Amino acid sequence: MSHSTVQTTPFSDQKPGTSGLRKKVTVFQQPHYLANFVQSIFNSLDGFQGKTLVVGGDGRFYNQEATQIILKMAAANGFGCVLVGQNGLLSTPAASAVIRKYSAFGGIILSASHNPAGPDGDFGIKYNIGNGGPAPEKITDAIFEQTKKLDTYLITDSDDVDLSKIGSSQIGNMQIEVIDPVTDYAQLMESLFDFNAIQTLIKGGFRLSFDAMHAITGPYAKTIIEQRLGAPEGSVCNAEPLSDFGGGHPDPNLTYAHELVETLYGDNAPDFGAASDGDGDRNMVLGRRFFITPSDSLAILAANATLAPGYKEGLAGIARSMPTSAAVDRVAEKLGIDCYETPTGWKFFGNLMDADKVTLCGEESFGTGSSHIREKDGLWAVLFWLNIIAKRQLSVEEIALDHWATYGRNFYSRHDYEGVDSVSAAALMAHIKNNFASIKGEIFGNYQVSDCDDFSYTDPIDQSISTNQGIRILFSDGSRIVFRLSGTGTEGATIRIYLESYEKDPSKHTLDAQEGLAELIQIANQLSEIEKRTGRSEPTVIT
Ligand code: G16
Repeated sequence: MSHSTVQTTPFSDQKPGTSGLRKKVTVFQQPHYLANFVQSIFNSLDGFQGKTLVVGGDGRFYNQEATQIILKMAAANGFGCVLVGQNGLLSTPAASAVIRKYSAFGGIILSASHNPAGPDGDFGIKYNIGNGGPAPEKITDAIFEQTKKLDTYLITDSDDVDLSKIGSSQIGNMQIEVIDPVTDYAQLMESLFDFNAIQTLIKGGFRLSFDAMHAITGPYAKTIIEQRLGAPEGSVCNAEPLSDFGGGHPDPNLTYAHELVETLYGDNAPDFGAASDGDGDRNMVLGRRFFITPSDSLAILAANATLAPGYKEGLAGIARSMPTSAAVDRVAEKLGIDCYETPTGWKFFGNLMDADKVTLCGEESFGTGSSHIREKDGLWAVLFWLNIIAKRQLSVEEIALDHWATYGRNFYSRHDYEGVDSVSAAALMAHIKNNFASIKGEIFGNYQVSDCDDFSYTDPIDQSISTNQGIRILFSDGSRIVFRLSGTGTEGATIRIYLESYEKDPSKHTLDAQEGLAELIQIANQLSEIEKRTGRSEPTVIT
């Protein structure tokens, strides 16, 4: 099979963000744009000749076209085999599972996660390494360096591959295996959780609603929750993946998953509700009229982990991203295990898991996961919760209240200001940093600032250093305000303000988080001058 060496010129905007390269579809559709990035990935890797690559995506608009380009480029660059999900589909956690199960060299995942899809929406691409996890910064930096100097890429002159049928084919010397996207993942879930206990729970009348938000988890949830666990048909809603996600915004939070929230807060609400995101790695868990913050979810899963067969031996350790609440730290302390604080981005957990330092990881951004793969995993978290409920025979609310009674409650909220002018956002961050010296020691109402810094992290395994990972204002009672600019948006800047305070008194545990955090919210707004600097009087999203 012949291949072409195509002349190209570099694009200046291909720096990977928190999770790969995310841009508008129209940007990716520019001639050579995707191919340049793919070739830059390949150029930054060594030793993949004859090896296996996994390819799949969340099914959003441009997924199919991009998959065909990647297959032809993988063949021209010398990969021996590509495992690709049927119709180019693989959820992010399933891709991670497949990379690990088949000892692939790495994988390319096509997704812009929860960002809207369709011809005017977003597209994304990221590279995962052989452990199944997102490429660490040294690789993403190397990819970026390649993008800046790339002048040619390789692609075979072949027809498109039929991705609709499971089976084998060839492009030149490269084998292509079109695989069922669900099978390997479903088997892995069955090995971790007590499916019999969950089946019995559901048979006993426990009702649940899973909102796949017209994104990738539909087929996974139908197979696992309805077919294997026996939930009645319709328990999984919006189950058909659509290339524009039905015009929605598949971000499982209280704002964008409002349909599910209305169901769980409505009359005759089910016992349990959950949603996942565009590519299946995020999750939101709800009880009847009860919201579990992702930070609490991580803490509760950690405290109850041994109830699930996959974790019955206990946890090696736990990791959370810096802005995630310290609720899980209290669980780790009680269990006598280490708790690591990393920068935002799942890629920072990989080294810790590979070194067996941690079993569970989590982020406030609706991400929880474990060392079963190297990505966060939406459906896994849902099954973990169902396993715990089945074993403890308590409602979601009862489990949370019991947890807070034992450990105290970390009130937590994140305020996002999306689509802010990038220059104003950078100036806001600089303003807070410039005031560090005067803020330190200052008293704001009931709070005194004990310290402030810009978080940096030294990886305990490879000693790599990541700086400028978020501004922390730390108060003497352990409360915190964190300011960060998102690394995943595609339009302007998103300012994230993370707020946390600790409450030991159970009589105050049922307070609404916004009420519990009211004073800190006001301090955050004052310190950042957010309204004056952005013209916004309210956040776009509160979680
Ligand atoms: C990605 C990363 C997560 C990160 C989240 C938010 O999630 O994988 O680790 O917490 O973005 O990042 P940021 O605050 O920089 O926007 P996903 O689900 O979008 O892939």
